[in-house]
Amino acid sequence: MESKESSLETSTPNVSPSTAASNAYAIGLTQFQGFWIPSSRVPTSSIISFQKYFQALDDDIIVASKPKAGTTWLKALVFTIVNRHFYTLSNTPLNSANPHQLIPFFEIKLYRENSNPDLSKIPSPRLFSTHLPYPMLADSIKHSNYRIIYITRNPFDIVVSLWHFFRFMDDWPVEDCFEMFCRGEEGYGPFWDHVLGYWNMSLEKPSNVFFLRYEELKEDPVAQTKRLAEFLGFPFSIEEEKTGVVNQIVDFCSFNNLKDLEVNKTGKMAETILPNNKLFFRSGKVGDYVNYLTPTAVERFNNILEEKLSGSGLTFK
Ligand code: PAP
Repeated sequence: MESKESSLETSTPNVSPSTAASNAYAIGLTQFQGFWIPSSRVPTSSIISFQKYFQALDDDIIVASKPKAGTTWLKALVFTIVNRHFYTLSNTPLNSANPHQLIPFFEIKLYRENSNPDLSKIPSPRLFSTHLPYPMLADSIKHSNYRIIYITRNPFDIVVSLWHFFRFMDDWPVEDCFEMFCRGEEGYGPFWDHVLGYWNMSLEKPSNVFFLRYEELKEDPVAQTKRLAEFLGFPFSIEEEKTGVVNQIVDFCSFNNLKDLEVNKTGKMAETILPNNKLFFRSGKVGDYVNYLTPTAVERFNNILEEKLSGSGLTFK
């Protein structure tokens, strides 16, 4: 497997290393198929294997996002909605596993550990996730009746969340993280290309791609959870709504509840370099960026975004 992966990698022409700032996060970035991949943690060979070998099924569900957009939260919601007839909230595996362990990443977990994993025994509907941009998804997904839920977030909160997250490796300045974002030179970036890929697909194929904002989910989690369940093909019955099932799921998946579960306080996922799962639960707020980024910096990135998103109909508050 090792030699196959490296030969795949070396035969790929469009790979070049980052010239970005010299912090631990930036050092591992590689330009690959038009995006910046954190290749020290996500070898490009695992992406190639995913693209080559993954066989989508029509009822597959894929959670897609850029890092720090609300992936962990969305995974908890999706897992709970889809499995609510198998598990109660007191015996759901989410009580003892981090959401990332229950909805594995293609590129970070499945195809990194094995270039062609056997996914045929996973019960239907299979739940997967990815940080990869839409153009990098396996063709078999695009040719299936796929369901993708894409979550995004205002990029300023993403910058701040990302900066905090990687401080366990390196106490780098928040300005460095922000500069990388402005250049588009950050993990799975540029931000605008990532978000536009899924945004455009959600307009073109609304029954296949559900586009969700972290801020919308924060503002009205009950309404968004109902929309999500409808899209996934697991709508709540009138009886469930009446008996408060939606509210219970929302409360269970809330920041305050998940962060206090032992697995998320002291647990650690063996397959990651992260010191603990606590890192996935920092403050869970909207607009925290005002405490870290200057108004001038915000205006500068807003100008870049306006230009990059112009004509798309996509806006961020
Ligand atoms: P990942 O890409 O590494 O998985 P992701 O889950 O997308 O990270 O984003 C983490 C952010 O979501 C953190 O934001 P913050 O740094 O601004 O606090 C984290 O706190 C937040 N988060 C995690 N779980 C929840 C939740 N249940 N509700 C709201 N926000 C959450």
